[in-house]
Amino acid sequence: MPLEPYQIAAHNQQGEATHRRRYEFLLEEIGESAAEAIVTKLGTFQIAIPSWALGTGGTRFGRFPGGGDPRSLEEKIEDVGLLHALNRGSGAISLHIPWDIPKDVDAIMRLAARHGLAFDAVNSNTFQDQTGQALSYKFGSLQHTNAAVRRQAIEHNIDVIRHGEALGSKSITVWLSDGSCFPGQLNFRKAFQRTLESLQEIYAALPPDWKMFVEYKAYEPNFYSTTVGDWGSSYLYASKLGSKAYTLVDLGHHLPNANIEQIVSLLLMEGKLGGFHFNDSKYGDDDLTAGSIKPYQLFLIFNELVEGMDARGMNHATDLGWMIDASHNVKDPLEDLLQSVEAIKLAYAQALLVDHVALENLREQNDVSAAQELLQNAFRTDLRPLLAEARLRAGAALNPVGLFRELNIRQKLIETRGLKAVATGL
Ligand SMILES: [Mn+2]
Repeated sequence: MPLEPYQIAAHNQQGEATHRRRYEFLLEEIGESAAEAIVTKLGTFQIAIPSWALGTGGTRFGRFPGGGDPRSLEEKIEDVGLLHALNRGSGAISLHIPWDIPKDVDAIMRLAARHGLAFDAVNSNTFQDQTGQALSYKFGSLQHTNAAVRRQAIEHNIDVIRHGEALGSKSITVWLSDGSCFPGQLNFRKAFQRTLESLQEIYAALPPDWKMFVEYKAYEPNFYSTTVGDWGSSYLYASKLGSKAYTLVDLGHHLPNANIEQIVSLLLMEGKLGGFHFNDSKYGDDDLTAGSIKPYQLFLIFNELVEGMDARGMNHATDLGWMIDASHNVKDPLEDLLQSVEAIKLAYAQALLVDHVALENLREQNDVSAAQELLQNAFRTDLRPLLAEARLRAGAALNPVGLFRELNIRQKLIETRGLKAVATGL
């Protein structure tokens, strides 16, 4: 459903006076030059939308579709295009193969270009068996005891790279559910070695300007061991593979209370942080909206990201892969994704507000209270007017969720696609 520029203009006109007042108030607090610098950076910061999160998500207990889910890759691209038109912050889509294999690559690329979208990391899938698949991944894929299963999984990953190449993608994310459910089931060292050798074959098929992201996860669907279970094992694989391999941090893939900001800081220091999957969680891999449960943690993570990237002279917008990986059972998926992008950008803006030179001085003096105050002051400053200003300047909506509702977009999608439309995804 294309959004017309006049619809955004009318919406913005309505909200502009209020926005202007809030923005001026904030300028008095943080100063014009700080505000300008943050608004400019927000303007270039894009977060990729996963193709598998555009439909209603579910749990293993059930699924409650809200209707109007995208029925094809074309409709998924249209949905991301709609998000991007609303917020100008979602200018990329991350595809899952085999769910999203384009039938006509040129047509798909033209459609994406029309919406101003790039193709972010492509994702392989060896965590489930596909119809017609010769061998099963029940006992793992790249780690499997049977070389023929490993071969099939390697070939699939190489196939994913080829699909990505055709679309202009520059990275592949490999997430393995490989592991074991019971003590005694698996030889940990053999599983590691087999996985490493399989990854080496996939790595060898990478184009020169590509990256491989090795994603880790503490548990689920395997409940005793995961072969890429934590940042340490991911770092081991990435180090052994070579300079194009990186660790990917998915916020929901840690044991409870893990200090993710410290993990991020050390991976960045080693030049081995490749990208992010944003979501939030209360208990496990809950895949909730970014920033909905632990916004302070999200800010602390961004604080390390900004400081660590600046220390290495990295480009915030392009040198790491920024992606959402979430799923939605009770919310409109498009509203949920708009909320996630907003929360991620807000945490980024708050981190940009931190005076890292002053913070470092306080740390050197062991002034614990003042260091804490400095961080919390940034976190507690309401920077939402900066996000709105960046959207206004980019021609996006002052209030993306508000406009989505004003225009009754979900109802229109249901009228076009039907109430029982089903999207491939999680
Ligand atoms: Mn993930």
